[in-house]
Amino acid sequence: MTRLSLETLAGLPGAVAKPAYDPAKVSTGVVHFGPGAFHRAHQASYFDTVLADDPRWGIAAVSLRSGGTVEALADQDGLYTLAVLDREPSMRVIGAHREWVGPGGGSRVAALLATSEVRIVTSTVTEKGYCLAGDGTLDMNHPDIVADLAGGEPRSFVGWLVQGFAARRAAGAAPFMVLCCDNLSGNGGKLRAATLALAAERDPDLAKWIADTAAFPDTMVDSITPASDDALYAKVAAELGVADRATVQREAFTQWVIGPYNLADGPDLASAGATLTGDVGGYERAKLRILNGLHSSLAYLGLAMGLETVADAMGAAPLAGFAERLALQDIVPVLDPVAGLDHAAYTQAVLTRFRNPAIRHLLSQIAWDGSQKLPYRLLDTAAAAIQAGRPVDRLAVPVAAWMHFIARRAAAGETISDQLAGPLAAAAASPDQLVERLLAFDSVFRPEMAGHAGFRAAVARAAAALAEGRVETLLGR
Ligand code: CS2
Repeated sequence: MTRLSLETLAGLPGAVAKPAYDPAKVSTGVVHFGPGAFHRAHQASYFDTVLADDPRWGIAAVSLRSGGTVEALADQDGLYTLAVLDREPSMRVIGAHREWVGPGGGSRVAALLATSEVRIVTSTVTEKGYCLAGDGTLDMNHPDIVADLAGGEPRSFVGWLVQGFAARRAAGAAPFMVLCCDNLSGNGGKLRAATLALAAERDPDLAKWIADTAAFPDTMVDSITPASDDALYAKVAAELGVADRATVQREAFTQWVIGPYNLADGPDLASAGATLTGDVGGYERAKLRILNGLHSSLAYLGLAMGLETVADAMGAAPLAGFAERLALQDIVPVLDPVAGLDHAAYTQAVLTRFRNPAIRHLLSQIAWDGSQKLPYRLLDTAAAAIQAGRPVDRLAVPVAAWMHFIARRAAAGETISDQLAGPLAAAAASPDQLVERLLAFDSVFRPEMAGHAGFRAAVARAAAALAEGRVETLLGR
């Protein structure tokens, strides 16, 4: 089957939206690290809109660890289809990627970061891609950071930022702005601190220059984007009449909240639908604790019930009811108010998005990287509840379900997608000490939480019920 390309673009069906600009006339103004499905479905769609009026914001996609996406983009002149699967489905060809750099392309990345036309560096390298320790600071013992400190081509994303800034400073050029687009609380601030920490090891003056001149605004990113699968490839091929191996799928809802920054003559992201605000934190906490907190809860409890997708989990009334109570009675009450954001209404909107029948969002995908995700998705809420003297029984249930998930996968010898997979599987080897051993992971559970008797007991009770296959008894809470 013919592939999507600049050549086949004009011949696509009229119902398929095409770039409102000539991709060949676009220059690269953004370098993106980690061009996975979420990036292609989210940030790239905003820049694609900006390009209709301003051709300076093409994206160079950098993927130095895996070549699959870069090869697919290369075969399709950087084009791919954004399939919106929702009450009003649509297909749109995104043309924003004007360059793609795969494994072995380090020298090209160095050149791009040194180029003054590149004004913005964005990233979606997943929570673990920033080499942060449990307290959110740069982990100087992380193998990639140790390698970066030894010199040579950077291994870590933070290492590439430091190298790029050093080249800019040496050339007397302005720094690029950095937009972290991963689910991390205070993501811009954490990435800035990590970059300064690594730069200071290399050259304290460079660190000072970055601190004084470069912007790392916090962002909140949101759009439910399941992994691309064969059903999607077939659907897009049927609708477009050409094959597209880089296509992505998402819901209609998309949100990008960006903190204050000062980039003279930058891209008009607000005109593309982004929200620029001084209170990213409020939006971010609502999203990470309500949406992502419920996602992880549905993932571990749904998998324990033998369910497969988020929509399935929402179709199981006891589980959907549990999720709603968890949000309204445990998460929302310990969230600070945010001007213009009604947390209860936001919760209902999130639950409606989860029920979207057109999206097959696998619980097993959400279950990845629990040791990275639980702290900001569930444990920050539990810590706030403990501080406020509120009960933690319901909050303890998804935490125990994560432990149960680890124990079951370890016992079955199945892969645990987590950077702590080895130690987690070892800790889960003795079921009678499961809770004890997993609570001892101080990169996941802060000491005051692991040491809190009420929390420990609540997790142990829920874990016992799960081990006995009594998940339904937990959902009535
Ligand atoms: C999901 C997120 O896989 C997961 O962990 O919870 O990818 C979620 O779909 C997005 O954050 C929604 O914006």
